[in-house]
Amino acid sequence: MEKFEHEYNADQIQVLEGLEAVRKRPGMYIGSVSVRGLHHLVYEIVDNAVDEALAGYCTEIKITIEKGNIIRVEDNGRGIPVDIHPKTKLSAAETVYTVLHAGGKFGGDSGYKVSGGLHGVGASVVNALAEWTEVKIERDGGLYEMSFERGKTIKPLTRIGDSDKTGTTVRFLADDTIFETLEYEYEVLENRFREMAFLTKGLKISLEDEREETPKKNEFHFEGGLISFVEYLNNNKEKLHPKPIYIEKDGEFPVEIAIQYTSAYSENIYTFVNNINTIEGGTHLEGFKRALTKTFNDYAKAKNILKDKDGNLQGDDIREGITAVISVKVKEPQFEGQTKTKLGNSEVTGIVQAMVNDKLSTFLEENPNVAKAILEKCVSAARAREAARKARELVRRKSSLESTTLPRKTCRL
Ligand code: 28F
Repeated sequence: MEKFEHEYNADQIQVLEGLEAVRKRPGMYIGSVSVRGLHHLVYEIVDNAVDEALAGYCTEIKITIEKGNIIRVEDNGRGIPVDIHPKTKLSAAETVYTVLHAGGKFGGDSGYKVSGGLHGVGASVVNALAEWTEVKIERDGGLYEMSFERGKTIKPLTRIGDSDKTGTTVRFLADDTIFETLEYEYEVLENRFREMAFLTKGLKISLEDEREETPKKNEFHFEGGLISFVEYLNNNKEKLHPKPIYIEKDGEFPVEIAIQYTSAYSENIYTFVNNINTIEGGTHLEGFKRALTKTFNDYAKAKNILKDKDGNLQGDDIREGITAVISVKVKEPQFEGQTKTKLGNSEVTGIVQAMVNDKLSTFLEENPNVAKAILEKCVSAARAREAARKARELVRRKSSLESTTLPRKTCRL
């Protein structure tokens, strides 16, 4: 009877099958194996560190692109738990990195799983798609390490020394038999981490590129959160009011909104769910738009800025020149749309609508000069729209009159 190399128990077989499924169809888990999919690997690992920040235990995340396109991500959170799970005989750390979808550490109702563009497939997918992955954990006075190759455990979690710090460090090299390229694009990562820092007020995120002789480094740290985000977006535009309007609500569906009008004619509203940029909008945007229109019309009527004979201000009039960032946290987000970046949860519409109606109307009452500056712009937008409508009507009426009367000279046969 030949000696089996290695006895696999049921759980280990399930792990191997899971990782095999990921390696067979990586696009199912990270969208593509192009450079976009490569960047998703980094976002997945960073998202776990951001979750630790959202939970209140991590204040700094460092991302380094080392020579050879090796990625290193370090956080100063609690460190992934190292205790052995009685059922799986695996540590939580090894579970997070080998069991698909096990990383949902906040899957329950104890917090919000921030998830990357592909909505939090977790660290185990990164592990499966990496030639090798190395995890260092500092917690409970010890320094622990584990490593994998293409998702397979090479070095189980081992205590290798002492440490008086806490945190998690992950290094990995993406598998070049899977990805079209291993070449990370610094600017793409820089933009995403700047956005994450705006969305996670107070969190320090740094990105360093050691691939060239002269390393590149950027650090993002915004105590102002969404207010800083709107100020950044309105950087060299003429503002209609000095400080962005900021309204927020805690509770089961936390909502944060920052608004600042400029003299531009464009409408720039950016919406996020669990830090995912919902470029296709959705129910949070719908609720915001409805409440914005109602609140400004009610205020204009109450202050007699709009006479009863004037029609209501339209949504477009009110959104001309607006820059706004809406960030909501939803435990079980439903994503719809072509690229799964449209929020579908219907309950969110009413939640955002009620919160904006309540808090924006209070803000306008308490800041009449800001209200006046914005409404002057809305009213002039409405007048311009009305004038354009009348002009169009005139042209149409004129051209239809001309076409019904005979030309002065009959056409020569
Ligand atoms: C560089 C990437 O992944 N940081 C992480 C934590 C902290 C905890 C945790 C992570 C699985 C199911 C619990 C610690 N102490 N950085 C990271 N930091 N995961 S990932 O828990 C995951 C376990 O539930 C943590 C107490 N609770 C949670």
